[in-house]
Amino acid sequence: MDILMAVGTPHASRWMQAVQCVLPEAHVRAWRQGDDEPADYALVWKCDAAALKPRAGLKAVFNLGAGVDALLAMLPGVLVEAPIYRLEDAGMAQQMADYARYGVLHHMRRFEAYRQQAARGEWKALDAMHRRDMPIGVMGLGSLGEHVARTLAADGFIVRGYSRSTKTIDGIQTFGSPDGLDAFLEGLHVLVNLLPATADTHGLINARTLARLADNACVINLARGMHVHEADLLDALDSGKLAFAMLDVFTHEPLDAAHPFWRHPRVMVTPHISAVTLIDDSARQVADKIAAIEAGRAVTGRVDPSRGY
Ligand code: OXD
Repeated sequence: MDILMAVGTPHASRWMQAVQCVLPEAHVRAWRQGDDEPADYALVWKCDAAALKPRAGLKAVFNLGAGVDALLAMLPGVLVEAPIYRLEDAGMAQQMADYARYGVLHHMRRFEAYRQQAARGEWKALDAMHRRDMPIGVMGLGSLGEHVARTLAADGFIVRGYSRSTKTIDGIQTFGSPDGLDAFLEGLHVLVNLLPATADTHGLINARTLARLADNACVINLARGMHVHEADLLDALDSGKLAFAMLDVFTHEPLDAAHPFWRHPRVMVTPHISAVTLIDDSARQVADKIAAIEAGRAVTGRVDPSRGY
């Protein structure tokens, strides 16, 4: 079996080793410019579009990250014909849930305000917030979003979920796009974004949608920078509508050194680390999916390019 690896990050050789380890019989090669030789499977992440050209024998392409937006953006030029699969969870869901839970607790226990008070040497107890008074909304209920929503609900929070078509999840009030958006947002104290990046979700977090949240709300963005209208978010922070934003993803990454998010007193910036891809777990998942394809069994996680995820 021929496996083509096209990984445009410094972890390329770690990926090669991990894939060779879980598929010891396979011939694993790194893609190089001009390589249009046959391959059974292509494993790609942040790759050159030329690696995605149709090639003889290709049975599937695996995207080695959570979001498929960058891969799908390259497709119109290259028209890869094989089915595309995304990573499903592979250790990312728990990391996302940890990040979201940290942000929610940071907000609920008013740690940002206490940090600022401490910097001034000010000893003052602020009013406490309680779970029952602070509904949380999770936008995007794919495998990561659903896990985050379930984790927060299991922590005793009142959780709402929003997705393209209305899902049923025990203990979570769910809403479908687009008609349910306003009811979903109404009075939320925390908005956690885990939407896929599509034309429909572009700029969805904007002045209009932020206005529906409770006053002093918090936004946690774990999905893509393109979901957020940055100027509207800054206005909402400056006007006090938002008390806090915890942002892991940005329209342009790395975030420009002069960007106001860096120094905003109510923004916490992290460098796209909310869920780091676990290479060994992910390689194992890809190997299991390859085994299923080879055996003619059904495989989950197939990307629908027309939906954008
Ligand atoms: C992503 C990832 O898709 O880091 O953002 O996996």
